[in-house]
Amino acid sequence: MLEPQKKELKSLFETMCVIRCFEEKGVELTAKGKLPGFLHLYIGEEAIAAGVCSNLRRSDLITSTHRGHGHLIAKGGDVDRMMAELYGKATGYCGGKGGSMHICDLDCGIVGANGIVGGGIPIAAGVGFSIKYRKSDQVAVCFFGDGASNQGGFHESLNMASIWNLPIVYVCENNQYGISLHCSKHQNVENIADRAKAYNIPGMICDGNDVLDVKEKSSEAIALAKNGQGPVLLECKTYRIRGHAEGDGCNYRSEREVEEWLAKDPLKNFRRQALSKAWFAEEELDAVWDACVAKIENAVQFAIGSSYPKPEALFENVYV
Ligand SMILES: Cc1ncc(C[n+]2csc(CCOP(=O)(O)OP(=O)(O)O)c2C)c(N)n1
Ligand SMILES: [Mg+2]
Repeated sequence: MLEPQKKELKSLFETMCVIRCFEEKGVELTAKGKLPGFLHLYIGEEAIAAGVCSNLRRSDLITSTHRGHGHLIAKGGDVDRMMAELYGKATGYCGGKGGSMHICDLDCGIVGANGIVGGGIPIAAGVGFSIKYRKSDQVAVCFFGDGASNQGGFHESLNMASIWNLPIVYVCENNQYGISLHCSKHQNVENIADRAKAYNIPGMICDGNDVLDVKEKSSEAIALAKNGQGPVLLECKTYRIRGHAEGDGCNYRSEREVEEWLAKDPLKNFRRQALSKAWFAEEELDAVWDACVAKIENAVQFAIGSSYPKPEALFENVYV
C-alpha cells in the first residue's frame, strides 16, 4: 500500500481511538462522581465523526449535538480543554460554565454543540447561507440524530436550504433511539434519507459503523454541496452502545440487541479489515491505541490541575 494511503487510514483509526478513549474515560469518571452534569456518550458512533471530518478542512464549519464529543475531536477540538470543561474548570472551552453540551471552537470550525435537540439544524442553514453569501468555498456539515429529524426545524431548514441551494451536508446519525424510544416507534419511515425526496435533494445512506464507507459517501455528499448542487442528506446507520446518558439503565432494550451491535463495533471493524488486508501489523494498531490512552490521561491531569472559575466569572459573557 502507498504511504499516503496508509497515513490516511492510520489517521482515521487514530481519530476513532481518541474519541473512544475520551468517552471511556467519561464512563469511568462519571461512575466515580467526578463530572458534574449529564454525559451523552458517542461510543459505537465514532466512525461517523471520523469519516465525515476527515474530508473537511479546518475552515469548514460543523454544528454538533448533545452527543458531540466525537464531532469536536474529529474536527480538531482540543481534548485538554474539552476535559477541563467536563470537570467544570476555568481552562475549559466555556470557562467551566457550559459543560459537555455547549463546547464551541470557531478557530477549528466548530460552531457549537447544542443541548436543544435539532437546535443545530437551523443554525447550519444560517452557516450555509453565510458561506454562499460570502462566495466562500467552505462547506457546512450539520450532525444530528434520528430523533431530531422529527423536529419542525429539520423540515423547515431542509426546505429553505433546498430552495436557496445552500452548501450543507446534513449528517443524520441514526443510532436507532431517541432516549428510550426505538426509531420504529417515533417515525414511520424506514430510511430517514427518504425524507430528502420531500425537498428534492439527494438522500444517501451509509454504514455508520464502517469508517471507510462513511468517508466515501460523505466525500461524495460534500463534493455535491460544494459544487453548487445544494444540500445533501446523508443518513448513517449506527447504534448507541451506552444508555442515552450515563446512568440510564436501558431497560427498554434487550441485551441481545446490544450484543449484536457490539459485534459491529466500528473500531473492531476497522481492526479486522486492517489486519486481514495487511494494512497494519497488530502492534502498529496497539501503539495507536496506547498513544490515545496516554493523550486522554494527560487531558485528565490537565483538568485536575486546573482551577474552578472564580465567582466573578459568573457575570462574564452574559448579555445583561
Ligand atoms: C427541543 C428538545 N426536546 C427534547 C429534549 C430532550 N432530549 C434530549 S436528547 C433527546 C433525544 C434525541 O434523540 P436523537 O436526536 O436521536 O439523538 P441521540 O440522543 O440518539 O444522539 C431528547 C428528546 C431536548 N433536549 N430538546
Ligand atoms: Mg438517536
